Amino acid sequence: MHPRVTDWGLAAGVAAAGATGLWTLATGREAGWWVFVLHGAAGYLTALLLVPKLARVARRMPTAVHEPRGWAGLAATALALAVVASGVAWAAGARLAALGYNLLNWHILLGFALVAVVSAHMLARARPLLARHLRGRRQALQSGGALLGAVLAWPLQEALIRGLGLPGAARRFTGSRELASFSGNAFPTVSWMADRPAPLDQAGWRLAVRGMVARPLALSLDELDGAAELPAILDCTGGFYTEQIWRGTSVADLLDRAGADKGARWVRFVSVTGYRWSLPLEAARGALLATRVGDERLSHGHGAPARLVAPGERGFIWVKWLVAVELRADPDPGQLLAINLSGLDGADAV
Ligand code: HEM
Ligand SMILES: Nc1nc2c(c(=O)[nH]1)N[C@H]1C(S)=C(S)[C@@H](COP(=O)(O)O)O[C@H]1N2
Ligand SMILES: [Mo]
Repeated sequence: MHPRVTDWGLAAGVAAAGATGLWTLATGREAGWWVFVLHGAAGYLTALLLVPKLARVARRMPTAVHEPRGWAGLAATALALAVVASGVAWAAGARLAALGYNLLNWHILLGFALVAVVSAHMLARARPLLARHLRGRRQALQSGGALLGAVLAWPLQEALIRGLGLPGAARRFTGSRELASFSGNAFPTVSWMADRPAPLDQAGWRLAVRGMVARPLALSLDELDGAAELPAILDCTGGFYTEQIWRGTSVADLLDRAGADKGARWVRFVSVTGYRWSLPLEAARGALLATRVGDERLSHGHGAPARLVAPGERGFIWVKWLVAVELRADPDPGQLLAINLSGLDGADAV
């Protein structure tokens, strides 16, 4: 394979894997399974193209160690191998963890690092890919072969995982593994970044329903602790999922009581920590504010007094320690920043 074709192919593979990888984080409905398949194909394209790349640079490696530019190339190669290996090992069901992070956490972290290193490497060394580099039967066959291999690798991986009965066969289409379904508060508690508020005073707590509504509300825990039930899967991008029956008050019911204005299109769910997310009105109406999980009162770690249960959305959208539900005309452009920064000031921390 022409070196330029290999190098640009690798860049494209890493870019596609990085982009589809990011996309998987926001995909929680069964109908989005193909995003994960696309990610697998992009990842395997990267893996396959590493073969001609390594064959080409192998004899330069001993000297590369002595120059800084060589180090960048070596680091990119090592990272790419680690990212592919961790992705495939996680999918197969391996249970390795290091420094408190599981294989999927490492995969995502190193995946982003790889995108950064390859971008820097391309900026420093890339030379243009021209039509003549792609011309000829040999190039066409080899490029076509790499693409075909990438597309076939994921179904082959799945057939092997199932055929060999590996633990990965039981994972959800998101790659997440089941933990403590239908057993109350027993599933893990997680934060997206730094949120770790002190327990809220349940007697004095009020949930505000405000914004574009006819009748703003301030509800106590007793008023919110209703009989509405919703079975739903909490699926964390950290790699576990749990199915539970959640109980409380449906968001639709709440909005009907408050009376949404005509122009209201989005509902923003706000935590005591500043963590927040907004959903389109229709999706929000299908959600629940949970005060209970299974037969138990929601524990502090899981978001007491009340948390959002948003079926089909990834776990990070299920805002815990709610203090406000706000009707708005627009989504909240600051929410992506808010979930990454909330809790960092330590203001509410225990
Ligand atoms: C940029 C370089 C990356 C490469 C080369 C890569 C490659 C791979 C490969 C080969 C797999 C196993 C195949 C599969 O089951 O899909 C995989 C799995 C996975 N990757 Fe990546 N990945 C990269 C980045 C990322 C990023 C940035 C994320 C998330 C932000 C991510 C999320 C995932 C997830 C969730 C799985 C598990 C899917 C499953 O269990 O089926 N990856 N990756
Ligand atoms: N306020 C707040 N809500 C939050 C988070 C957070 O950090 N702060 N983490 C989210 C993430 S990433 C997940 S997966 C779920 C985890 O819920 P659990 O702790 O009940 O398992 O809560 C979500 N809600
Ligand atoms: Mo999460």
